[in-house]
Order: sequence, then C-alpha cells, then structure tokens
Amino acid sequence: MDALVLKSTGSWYQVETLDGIILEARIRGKFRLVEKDISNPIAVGDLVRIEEDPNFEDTAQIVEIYNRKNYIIRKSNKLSSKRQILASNLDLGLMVASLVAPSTSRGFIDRFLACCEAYHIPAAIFFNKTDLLEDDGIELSVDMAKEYSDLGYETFVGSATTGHGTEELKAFLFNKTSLLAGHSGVGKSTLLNKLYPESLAKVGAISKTHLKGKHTTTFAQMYVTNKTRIIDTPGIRDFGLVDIVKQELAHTFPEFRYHMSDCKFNDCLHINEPECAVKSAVEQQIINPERYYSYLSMFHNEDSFN
Ligand SMILES: Nc1nc2c(ncn2[C@@H]2O[C@H](COP(=O)(O)OP(=O)(O)O)[C@@H](O)[C@H]2O)c(=O)[nH]1
Ligand SMILES: [Mg+2]
Ligand SMILES: [Zn+2]
Repeated sequence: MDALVLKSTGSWYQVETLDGIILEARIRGKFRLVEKDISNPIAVGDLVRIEEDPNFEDTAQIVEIYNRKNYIIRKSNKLSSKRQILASNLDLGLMVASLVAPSTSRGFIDRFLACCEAYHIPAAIFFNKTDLLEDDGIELSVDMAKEYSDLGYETFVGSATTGHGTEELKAFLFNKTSLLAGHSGVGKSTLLNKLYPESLAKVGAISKTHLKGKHTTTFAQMYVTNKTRIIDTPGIRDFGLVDIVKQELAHTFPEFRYHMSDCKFNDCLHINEPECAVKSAVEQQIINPERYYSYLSMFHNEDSFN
C-alpha cells in the first residue's frame, strides 16, 4: 500500500494511506541513502510503500521510498556536517511575513526565496497582520507585495486574524503541497487554523501512543485537507543554501539573471568587477538596491553556504 509521510521524528513516522487512514510507522531494516551525508532517510512529503507491522497493531512498516520530485535540505545543526531533508515533493514554498510583531527582514525573505530558487521550487509570500498596521504600513506591505510579484513570486496581503486576504491564498494553495516558512510568532499556526480548521482538528485528534510525550512540536508536520497539503515547519529559522556554490548565488536572484549576460566577465560575481551589468542595473534602480544588499550579505556570510 502507498502512503504519504505526514511527520518524521527520526524514529517514528506518521503516514496517511491513499484511503485517508493515518497510521504510525517505522522503517523496516535499513534504507540505503540516496544522498550523501543525509541524517534522515525519510522526510515529510515522501511517498512510501508500507506494509502491516506484525508486532504492533495499527502500526505500519515503511518498506520502500519512491523517488522524490524535489526536496529542501538544511544542515542538521551549525556544528555538524550532516544534512537533513526538511521536506520533499513540494509544489510551493510559502513564506509568512509581517512588518510588525515580529517584523520580517528583507534579508530573511530574500534568503528563503533564494533557497526555493536553488531547489527549483516556486515561492510565494503572505504579508500578514495588516490589521495591526496603520495606513502607511498597509501601503508598505502592498508595495513590497507588488515588488516581489514583479520578480515572479505570487504575493498576498492580509490578516490571519480577520481573514482578510486568506480566501485568495486558500484558492492558490488548493491542490498543492506547500512548505510553510516564517519566523516564530509571525502567524503560521493562526493562518492554518483560519484556512483549514477542520483539518487541524483531525490531526489533533489522532495524536496517540508513540508520538505522544516526544517533542513533536520540533518536527515538521504535514496537514492534509481536501486536496491541499501544507507542511508547517516550527523552529526553522534559517534556510541555508547548502547545495549552492558562491559562484551560483546570483542565479538564485531572477532579476540578476536577466542582466548578468551583459557583464563584461563571464564569471562575474557582481561584487567588484568592472563593467558589471548587475551593479549598473542596481545604480539605475532597475534592480532594487535592497535586493542587491541581500545578495551581498548572503555572499559574504560563510554561514549561508554548505
Ligand atoms: N493582530 C494579529 N495577530 C496575529 C495575526 N496572525 C497571528 N497573530 C497573533 O500572533 C501570535 C503568534 O501567532 P502564531 O500563529 O502562533 O505564529 P507562528 O509561530 O508563526 O505559528 C498569536 O498571538 C496570534 O494570535 C494577525 O493577522 N493579526
Ligand atoms: Mg506555530
Ligand atoms: Zn556582474
């Protein structure tokens, strides 16, 4: 039987069969890891084949993992060279951002977008908490949304509390698997509750035995409702660019890609080189200087890579 992995704790998994039955599962035997230095063989979003576990009732064994369409990787932690698959088979990366309480920096947004670009996953941004903003704050949210949509990202402006803007978002998320990202406190859980109250109630109700008592809130969790799949990622502060080399960073900025073929040097890094078309586009404000600052900051921060 085939099933979708809703949660991975490293030792126990929560899977949903194609019939909509949610089971706890564990791995049978050892899996040969396809990727090098990966600490988790199975990730949220994986499609797997399961069989009944002869030793435990209501428990399944994962016996095979199907090829992934894509995945996002992060470092397991700062000190370790091990890498962790955060989620797989994604149609979308959705960043929830807010101008206040807490405010999301452009650098954080741009790093997330670059990460999605690196893995060829479309990205979108929901600018939340407009109900807390005065007119000029709403205007700024709308301007930023426009700016990012001009770059090719889908954007939304609204409030998870009042529901403003959430119906448009819900329609956009329909029939997709989306990874939800954003700082803690920005409104991800509130937004999920607003969008899919019925699905969250369901997930809450089935939590039992093995998963209980563990720090389940530190693991990514997929919510499935009516052909829409959302992966909530608590505690994800930093999307690294683990699979990107410095020389390729500029390629994760779509508006840079448009100009860089006009740079004098083929291997231009758009930092100090003469006759750099990217820098000249920045000077003419064709490229937003804020985006260029994000590029510089990612480029010079060694933590961004590997
Ligand atoms: N005023 C207002 N508060 C919000 C909004 N969205 C979330 N919050 C509040 O922000 C706090 C953090 O929200 P939460 O959903 O837990 O954030 P998460 O950490 O991203 O999951 C809670 O007190 C929410 O009630 C919003 O659109 N407007
Ligand atoms: Mg939350
Ligand atoms: Zn250049």
